[in-house]
Amino acid sequence: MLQTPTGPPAVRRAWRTAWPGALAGVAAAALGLGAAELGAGVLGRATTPVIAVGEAFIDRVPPWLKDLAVAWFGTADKAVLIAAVLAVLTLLSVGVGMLAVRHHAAGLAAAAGLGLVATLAVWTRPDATMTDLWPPALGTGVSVLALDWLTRRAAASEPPSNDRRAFVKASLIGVALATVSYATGRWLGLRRSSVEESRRGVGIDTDTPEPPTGADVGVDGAVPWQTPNPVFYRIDTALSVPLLRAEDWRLRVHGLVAREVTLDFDQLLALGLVERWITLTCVSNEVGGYLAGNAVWSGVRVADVLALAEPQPDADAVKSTSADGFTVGTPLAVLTDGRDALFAVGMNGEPLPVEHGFPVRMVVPGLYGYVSATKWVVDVELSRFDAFDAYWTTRGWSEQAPVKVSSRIEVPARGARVNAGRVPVAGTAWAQHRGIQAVEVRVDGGSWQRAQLGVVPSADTWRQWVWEWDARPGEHLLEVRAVTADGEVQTGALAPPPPDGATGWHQVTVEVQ
Ligand SMILES: Nc1nc2c(c(=O)[nH]1)N[C@H]1C(S)=C(S)[C@@H](COP(=O)(O)O)O[C@H]1N2
Ligand SMILES: [Mo]
Repeated sequence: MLQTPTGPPAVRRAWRTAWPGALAGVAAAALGLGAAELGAGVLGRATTPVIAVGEAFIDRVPPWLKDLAVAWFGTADKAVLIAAVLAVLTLLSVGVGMLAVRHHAAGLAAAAGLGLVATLAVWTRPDATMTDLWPPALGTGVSVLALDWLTRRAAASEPPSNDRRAFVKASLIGVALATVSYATGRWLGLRRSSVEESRRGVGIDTDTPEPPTGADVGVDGAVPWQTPNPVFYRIDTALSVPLLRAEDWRLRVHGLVAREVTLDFDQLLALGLVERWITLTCVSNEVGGYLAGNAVWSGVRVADVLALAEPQPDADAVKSTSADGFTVGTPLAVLTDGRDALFAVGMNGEPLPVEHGFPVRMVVPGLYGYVSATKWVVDVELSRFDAFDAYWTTRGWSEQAPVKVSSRIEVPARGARVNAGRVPVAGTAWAQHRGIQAVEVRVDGGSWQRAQLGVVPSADTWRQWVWEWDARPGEHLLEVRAVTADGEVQTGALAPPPPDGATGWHQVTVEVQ
């Protein structure tokens, strides 16, 4: 394929090592790039490494050159930018590969350097998060390993073995694999953008609702009563999030019903939206843990949707299924007892974030997420608990799981050093749909002291509390327990999360000086 040029022997010798180096360099860079773009696609990141490098470059060119590029290429400027980044990367990786066949370590270091530049470009994007660093880091690792491996193959294929075919084949397979990864990553990225576009278009944005006055007790370091979407905990089995456009979404209601019903997004909204503050908790939350969040949800009442289908009298469960096949079993009685169980479409005044179930998810006050809060819900089957097993019930968790009363100390933090005197002790307590009547704190096993409680709009949210402690020097143990509105005092008996939620009092040791 590649002719050895005629000419002086030194030139011939240089060419013999140069072209395999160049090929190895390009194949390795392509593999790294493919891995990075695939990673970005799977993670659903809008900023892929190639675009980040291009944008970082654009930020550094003089404005007249930028204007010229827009004038020349118009709306194709992004495509041109990507092509330019790929062309420059190809040239650089030719050089890196040629270096690697002569000075192995220096070549690998150069490849790592290229990866580092891409990683820094991603990091300096204004909207970058830690997650955005994974794809370029992965790509860097892949390209260095691939270069190491391919240049060894190249060296082994030199005289006396002279077997170039195996090396060329390996490189071409690498390039093919890289192309497929790159294309898959881009495809996922484009689908993600199209879903984000659908999200912006559903028209359920409202002003971010304010928490009721007095919901926050105003202690520095306490968890805010309302959880902003970006920091709301996320738990699901989805490796790459289901990407559904609201326009394509359908909800099928079937099973033990008088009539099967299928709703599209507009038909769902036409049933009427309500806005409710509801605290969501994960059954895996440990005593004192942070797998809980409180938001205002906009949604349609589940009972209204079920009524259209008319459940048969022998149905006792609703089996809901997500677009990616995750299943949840919820007692029908809970969904129809008058509480605000919702098919939610909005979260804190904006359309549901994709990670939190766009376009539609369930939220049921009083039940742990795994038995109620199906994200990306597309199918609802009226059924009987003895007729199916939901995703987590086949894995050792209970079929039914109402939230257990819980409380935690957030301030002072565990192991904190505080000054003697008045110290606010504060935190959160919850028993969704039952409500919190009291929170009590004790020091070093002494008598329980009543805390002051924050304001809540209903029994469906968590409740902040604060207690003024007159702290004396020394090491002290703080403990908290809550009492539900219906009179249950939180048990001190320790239990781990499986099979239906942790119990026990949260304890914090602090040092007073
Ligand atoms: N489709 C789907 N929905 C799901 C899950 C899941 O894995 N897949 N996890 C559930 C669990 S265990 C919890 S605690 C909540 C978490 O919701 P969040 O990620 O919006 O906080 O979603 C529930 N809904
Ligand atoms: Mo969960």
